[in-house]
Amino acid sequence: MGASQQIIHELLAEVVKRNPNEPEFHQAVLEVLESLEPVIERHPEFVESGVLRRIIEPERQIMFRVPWVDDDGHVQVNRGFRVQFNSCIGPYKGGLRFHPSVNLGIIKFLGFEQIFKNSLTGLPIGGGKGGSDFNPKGKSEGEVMRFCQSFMSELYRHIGADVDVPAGDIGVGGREIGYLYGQYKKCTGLYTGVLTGKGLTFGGSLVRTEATGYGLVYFIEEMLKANRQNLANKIVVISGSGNVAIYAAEKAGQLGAKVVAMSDSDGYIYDANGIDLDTVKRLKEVERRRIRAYSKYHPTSEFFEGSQGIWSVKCDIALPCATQNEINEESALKMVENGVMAVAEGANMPSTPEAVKVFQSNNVLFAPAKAANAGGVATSALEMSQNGMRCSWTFDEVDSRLQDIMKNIYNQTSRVADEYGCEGNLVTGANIAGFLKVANAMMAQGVV
Ligand code: NDP
Ligand code: 2IT
Repeated sequence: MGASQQIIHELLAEVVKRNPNEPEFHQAVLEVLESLEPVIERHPEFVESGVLRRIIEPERQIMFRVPWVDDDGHVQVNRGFRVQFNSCIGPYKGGLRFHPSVNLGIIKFLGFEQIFKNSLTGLPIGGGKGGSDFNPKGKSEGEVMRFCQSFMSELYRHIGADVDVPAGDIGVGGREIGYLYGQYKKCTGLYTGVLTGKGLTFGGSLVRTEATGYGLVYFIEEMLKANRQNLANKIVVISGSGNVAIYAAEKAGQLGAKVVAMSDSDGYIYDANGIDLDTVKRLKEVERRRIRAYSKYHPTSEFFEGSQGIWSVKCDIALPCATQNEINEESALKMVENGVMAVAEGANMPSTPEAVKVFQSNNVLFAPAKAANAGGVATSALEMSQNGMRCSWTFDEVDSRLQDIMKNIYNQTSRVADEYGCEGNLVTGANIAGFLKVANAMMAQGVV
C-alpha cells in the first residue's frame, strides 16, 4: 500500500469507527477519499494541515424534537436534523428532506456531498443539509402546515441569510418552503432570503423550480457534445416523478429526446410513444397522486409494480432522479446489456459504487450527481443574489446563467480529470475539482 493509500485507509477507518451505523455517510466519504489519492500525492500540505481530517467532520450537527398535532387531535413527534458541514467558502447551503427513511447518517451523506457540489458551482456557498423523518404522504394540508411550523420553531435559531440557507429536497417543494418561510418570518420578524425555492411573489427566483432537471440535461448535452453526440431522438428513462424528474423530462423533450418511462416508489409507467408530461405534472404537482394513475388516462401506456423494474427498460440515456442507491450492480449490468450509452445522476448518490464501476468499465458516459445535479443549488445561489440586491431577473437571464454554470462545471470536471491522469472519469474530476477550492480556502483560514 502506498503512503497516500495508507492515509486514506486510516481516515476511512476513523470515519467508520466514529460514525457507526451510517452506511450512506461512509459510502459518500469513501468515494471522495478514493478520488483524492493523486491529490494527496501532489499536495502533502492538505494532510499536514489536517484539512482532510477536518473536512470529514461536520462543523455542527443539530437534532431536535418536532412535536405537532394531527387532524385526529393526536400528538405526533418527529425528529428534525440540520447538519452544518462546511462554511469555508460561504454560508451553509443545502436542502431539507422530509421522508420516513431520514436519519442522521443520510443527512450527513447529503451534507458532505453538498460541500463539493456547491464548490463546483463557482458560487460562494458552503455545504449543509437537513430534514426530518416526517412522512408527507397521506397528510392533510393542515397537518403539513403544522408540521412545517413546528419544524421551523426550532430551526430558525440556527439559520439565517448569511448563516445557513435551506431549500427543498425529497418531500419538500414550494408548498413546504412557503410554510417554513412564513414561520421563520413570524419567529424572527425578519424578511430575508433565508430559504430558497420561495414562491415568486415573496422573493423566489424564476427557473428555481426547473433548475435541477434543466441543469441535468444541460450537463448531459455538454457531455454528449464532447463525445460528438446529441440528445436528438435518444430514448430516455427517468426514475422518480418528482421535481427533478419532471423538469429533466421537460428539457430532454424540448431537445428532441423521447422519455419512455418514469416512476415513483410504487412502480413505473412505460409508453413507447413517449410519456405525456402534462399528465404527470397534473397527477404529481397538482393532485398529489400516484404514478399508477397515469395509465388510466393513456391506454397505450402500462404500469408495472415495483420501482426497480424501470432499469430493465431499454434506453440510450438513463437519468436516475429518485433517491440514493436506486441503481445496484445487477441493474447496471442489465442497462449495459440493453445498450445504454449515458447515465447522468439527477438524484444524490443514486448509483451504488458497484454500479458506477459497471458503467465506467463498459465505457458508458457517466455524469456523477455532484456535477450533474448542481443546477438546483446553483440557481438557489442566484435566488440569494437577487434577494440581496432586492431585484428579480427574467426567466431568460436566470436560465442563461444556469446554462453557463452547467457548461463550466462540465468543462472544469473533465479538465481536472485529465490533469490528474483520469481522462473521461468525471467522478474523480468532480471530486477533485470540488475539493481543491474548499481545501485551499480551509488552508488560508487556518485551523478553525
Ligand atoms: P421529490 O420529492 O419531488 O420527488 C422524489 C421522487 O423520487 C418521487 O417520485 C418519489 O416517489 C421518488 N422516491 C423518493 N424516495 C424513494 C424511494 N426510497 N424509493 C423509490 N422512489 C423514491 O424530490 P426531488 O425530485 O426534489 O428529489 C429527487 C432526488 O434529487 C433526490 O435524491 C434529491 O436529493 C435530489 N436532488 C434534488 C434537488 C432539488 O432541487 N430538488 C437538487 C439536487 C438533487 P414517491 O412519491 O413514491 O416517494
Ligand atoms: O441536493 C441538492 O442540491 C438540493 N436538494 C438543492 C439544495 C439547494 O439549496 O437548493
